[in-house]
Parts: sequence; C-alpha cells; structure tokens
Amino acid sequence: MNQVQLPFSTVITAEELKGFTHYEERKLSDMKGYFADEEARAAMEQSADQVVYQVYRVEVPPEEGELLHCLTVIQPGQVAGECFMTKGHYHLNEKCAEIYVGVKGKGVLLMQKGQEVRTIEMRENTAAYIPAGWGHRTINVSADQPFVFFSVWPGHSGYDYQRAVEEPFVKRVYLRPDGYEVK
Ligand code: S6P
Ligand code: ZN
Repeated sequence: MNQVQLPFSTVITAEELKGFTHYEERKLSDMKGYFADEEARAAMEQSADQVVYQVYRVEVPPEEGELLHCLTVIQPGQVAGECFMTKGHYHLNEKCAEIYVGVKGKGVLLMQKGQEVRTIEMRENTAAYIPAGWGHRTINVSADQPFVFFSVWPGHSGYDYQRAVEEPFVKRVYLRPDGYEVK
C-alpha cells in the first residue's frame, strides 16, 4: 500500500538541502575505476581520502506518481587533471526523464545514449533536461569552487550503475588553464 505523503518543503542552499533526511558521500575510495588514471586515484586516496561528492535527499516513496529529489555537491578537485565527477548512471525505467537545476558553481552535465553524447554547461539557474533513456554524469569544472545542483526525477525510475560501468561514458572532462576540455 502507498505511504501517505503529506505536503512538505525543504530549503535549497549552496551548501546543503536543509531538511534532508538522507545523506550520502562518495570519497576517492568509492570511485575505484571511475577515473581514467586509476593509479593516480589510488595514490591520492592513500595520501588523503577526499570527499568527491555529497548527496542530500529527502525520503519519498520510490513509486510511480512520486517525485524524488535531492541536492548534489561536487567538490573541486582533479585526478591527473580529470575533474571530480559523479559515478553516473542510467535509470532502469527507460521512460523516466530527469531535471537538473544549477544552484552554484560551474559544471558539465554529460549524457550518453548509445553512441550519441551530449554535454550541457551548467551554472546557477540553468535548468537542464535529461531525456528518458540517457545515461548521465555531472562534472565540476571549477578549479576551486564546489558545483551544486538540484535534481528531480520520477519515483519509479530505478537506477542502473552497472550499465554505466559496462558501457562507460566515452567522453571525459579535464581542467585546463583557460577552462576545461571535454575529450
Ligand atoms: C538521480 C540523479 C542525481 C544523482 C546524484 C549522484 O537520478 O541523477 O541525484 O544521483 O547527482 O550521482 P550518482 O551518479 O552517484 O547517482
Ligand atoms: Zn539520474
């Protein structure tokens, strides 16, 4: 039976989602195999197991008709020049789209469907639409500021992280003296 969902609100800030009920963080040690230079990642983890990104979310039933939402904070940093990023995933339900809204900083939203790859640069107030069926990952392209964004997606989307491992994103994002490069 569906949980009774009463109206509620949270407050989006540049640091966290005030009123969040669940917090998750991904450190360098959780990102084994995700960066191109695995040796560099392992060496960084040994010297300091930095937080790469944090996710603040509110408990909502993961069911059709509900809207899951959260705030992601990606810290500034690079592994051998490759910018800190999320693991990235597909949604199990290929009919579920997603919306990202930039809150602070500068990021790149990388999307992939088959051989097709698209990127959207995100800043504060950018509202980006991830169509159903596209794998998605976000990358912080600032040298020194966190990249923060808010996401909303259908409750029955599900997650497929394994697919993003088996069909890895074909583009990577590197910090450059004059900005960033997607290659
Ligand atoms: C969920 C949405 C985001 C990510 C978050 C962390 O559908 O796309 O909230 O979960 O940015 O990324 P990842 O790839 O570790 O889930
Ligand atoms: Zn998603």
